[in-house]
Amino acid sequence: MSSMAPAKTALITGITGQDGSYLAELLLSQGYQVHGFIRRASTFNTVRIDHIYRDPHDLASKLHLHYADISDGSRLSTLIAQIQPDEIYHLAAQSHVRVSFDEPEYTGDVTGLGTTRLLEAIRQTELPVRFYQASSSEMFGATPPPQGEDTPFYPRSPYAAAKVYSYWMAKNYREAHGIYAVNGILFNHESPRRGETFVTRKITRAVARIKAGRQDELYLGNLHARRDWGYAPEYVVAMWQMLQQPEATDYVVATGTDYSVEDFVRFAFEHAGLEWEQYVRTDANYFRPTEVDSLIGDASKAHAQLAWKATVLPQQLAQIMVDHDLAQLDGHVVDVPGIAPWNTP
Ligand code: NDP
Ligand code: GDR
Repeated sequence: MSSMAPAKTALITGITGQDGSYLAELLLSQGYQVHGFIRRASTFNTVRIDHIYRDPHDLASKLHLHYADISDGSRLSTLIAQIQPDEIYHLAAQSHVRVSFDEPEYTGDVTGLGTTRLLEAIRQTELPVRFYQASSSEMFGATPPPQGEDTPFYPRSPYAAAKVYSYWMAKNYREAHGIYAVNGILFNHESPRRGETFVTRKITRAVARIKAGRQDELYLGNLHARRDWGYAPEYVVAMWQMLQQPEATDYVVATGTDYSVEDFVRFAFEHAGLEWEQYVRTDANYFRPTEVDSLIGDASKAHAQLAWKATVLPQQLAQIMVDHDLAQLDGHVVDVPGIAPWNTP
């Protein structure tokens, strides 16, 4: 952004999550005023953004947090009218696939209907907002790889069904109301800030704890599922790029690599000098009623139109995460910084 251009205002729902925290760093580094919605909890839930938070009395502060639950439509409308954002990044969701089988209705409300509440608030305020919808490779579900923008959806969980609904609502508001709404169809992306119950972080934390003698076993579910794992700080750059294009269109973001959960286990244990077979057990409770067997993304449109390409591939990703979790256990780091925001090809 040129130093002469007026600062833009962005709103991030889900700012306390993995992606929201990296995206907030990226936008702040570009001079944006960044507003984030957080939800009230009985414990602190801002650990991923504490390092960029400033006291609101500091007039130089560019990060502004507001309590807002995505299930509360009137609150969303009030805040959007107040903040008047140029860009909205809608990342908030009940994002755990396995949990969505336990809480299908809640997942539909938050991960599905929440998107409609935001789109309606935009339509009603008539602001020229650019809207990013966090769509997911889970929407492809049972459709075999490689999966690109034109691949048909076949959701295999309540989470994926809710994301398919949100995808179509974003597309419909683009076509029906002329709103600049973009679906970023992102394949799995991970980092040292990944939630502890997603498989990669569960593995790398366990590796660190086993290495430190604090854990003897790691229980996992299906080791044969195949995923396309990338590095979250690179993926938030693609989100931002999607909202800077002349026209709104949807993009797949992925590395194009193909590894199994077992491969990721091996990468992580080997990096710590451990033999995974000695520690990993399976627990039938962690299998899903319907599984997504294989996701491998075709990101050629993002390469061609955004000049975006993943540089961190799964083996290096496992190493970054294991190194972080080992250091965290030693008390040496609280977090690793995101990549330099302009590290794009
Ligand atoms: P996280 O689970 O780390 O973060 C989810 C965020 O949503 C958190 O800030 C959480 O708040 C917030 N949230 C959840 N429920 C509500 C609610 N009812 N009201 C307000 N906020 C809520 O997800 P990620 O950062 O990994 O993912 C970001 C988005 O991208 C999600 O929509 C996810 O489904 C989607 N996605 C993720 C991919 C990935 O591989 N990471 C791939 C494709 C899509 P709190 O901190 O309080 O829990
Ligand atoms: P996913 O991620 O379902 O792809 O959704 P997750 O890491 O939960 O699972 C990946 C694969 O690993 C298998 N698996 C296990 N998963 C978990 N969580 N715990 C286990 O113990 C375990 N053992 C094996 C799973 O069965 C699955 O096949 C993530 C989320 O971030 C979504 O929000 C996002 O949309 C998609 O990625 C793209």
